[in-house]
Amino acid sequence: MTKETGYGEKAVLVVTAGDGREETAGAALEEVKELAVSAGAQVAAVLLRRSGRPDPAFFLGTGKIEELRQLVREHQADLVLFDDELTPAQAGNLEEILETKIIDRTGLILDIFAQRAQTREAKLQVEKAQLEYLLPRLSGKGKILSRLGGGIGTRGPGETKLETDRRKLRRRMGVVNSKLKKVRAQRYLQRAPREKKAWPLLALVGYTSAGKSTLFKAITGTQVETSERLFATLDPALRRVVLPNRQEVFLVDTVGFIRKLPHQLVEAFRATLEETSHADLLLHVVNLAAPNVDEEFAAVIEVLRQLGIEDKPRITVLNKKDLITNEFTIARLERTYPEAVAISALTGEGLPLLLAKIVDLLSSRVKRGRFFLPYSEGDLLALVHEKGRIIKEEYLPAGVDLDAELPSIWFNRLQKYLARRQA
Ligand SMILES: Nc1nc2c(ncn2[C@@H]2O[C@H](COP(=O)(O)OP(=O)(O)OP(=O)(O)O)[C@@H](O)[C@H]2O)c(=O)[nH]1
Ligand SMILES: [Mg+2]
Repeated sequence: MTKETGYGEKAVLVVTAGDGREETAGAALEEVKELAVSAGAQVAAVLLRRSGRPDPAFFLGTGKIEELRQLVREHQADLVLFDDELTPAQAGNLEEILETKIIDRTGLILDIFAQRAQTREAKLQVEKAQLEYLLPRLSGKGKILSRLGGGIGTRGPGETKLETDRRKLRRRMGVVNSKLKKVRAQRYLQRAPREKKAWPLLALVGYTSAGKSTLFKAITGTQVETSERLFATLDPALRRVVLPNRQEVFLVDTVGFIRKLPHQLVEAFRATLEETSHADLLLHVVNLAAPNVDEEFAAVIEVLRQLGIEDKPRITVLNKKDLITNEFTIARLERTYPEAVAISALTGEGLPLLLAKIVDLLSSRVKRGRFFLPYSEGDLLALVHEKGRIIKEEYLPAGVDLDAELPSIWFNRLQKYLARRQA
């Protein structure tokens, strides 16, 4: 397949909006347009539908289907993009009666991810998610993808074309899984030395385009890709940072989240986001200039919940302050969100404040516990002596029995050596 395939495909968008009028569609409509463009499509027309229970077989009612048919014909559209998730049956039925390619929100996001993936691991992860998504959609009627050949929804990572033969697809899934296992094992090996160092890990999380990578750059001085396109980052970068109090930490940039993030992708990226689950502190980057800040905030919290890390210590970084002239907006959000600091990753404004807050959070909050450290963990024992206060220490044949008080961030690091009997 050539590089150009898919670019300039003409799309009709179908967006669900409150009462079905353009004015109420607002930010959701803007976002799906951006997604379509990020996938390389041209938006030829938009069809709005009122929210409410979709038709089980066709998603749309008869009247809307007729409208859609006309739009497709009038604009000679190559595909119809739905901002909602369709069932395999709905997608198949629509393809059949409209005789055009149908892509839903999940398929669209997967396609964008496939185009963005750079490292071997990210490519394999995306392909796995794509194959899982495709499998139930290849049965029965949903054959049009293979009939129509290329373009959005048929592109695998890199220059590859997705397998659309069920049997071959199953086989490919096996191959991808085993390759993924190897790549991940490799990454664990590479991570081991870092874990030993026991420096706190800080993870940047947030909505796509919130400015995570820009902030990563500002803090670490590293060149990483930033872009106004959605989902610029798929392969998280990790760097060592020295904080103003000389404390050393690791900072990891991550893939951005989005409203209705396909669960296949949350699953696929669980391993990459594992960095996030090991994090001691999350920096939740929020785009102050987004038209629907609160919705984006909530969408991120929802993904954090799916990952089981919504309770981690978290700083809310209100970014793109330079774009906001209304001080009240900032003041309101600073009051609303936990540990909020307003900054501009682009101009550097507020950065010292953010760093001070990080230092503060890393050093405050002391917890006491009883630990049993085997002698092989000499580094950790030294760490407890350095960072904490020893209340009692006993050297036993297998290791050291410790009663100690530690800043919570370090305490969490030692969690697995916590003795059952708490002091
Ligand atoms: N004006 C302004 N623009 C910013 C600021 N921070 C980031 N941007 C811009 O916002 C866009 C997105 O920034 P990124 O850093 O790529 O965002 P991200 O959160 O890493 O996005 P993904 O990797 O897609 O999840 C880029 O065009 C940045 O230049 C800021 O403080 N002010
Ligand atoms: Mg990024």
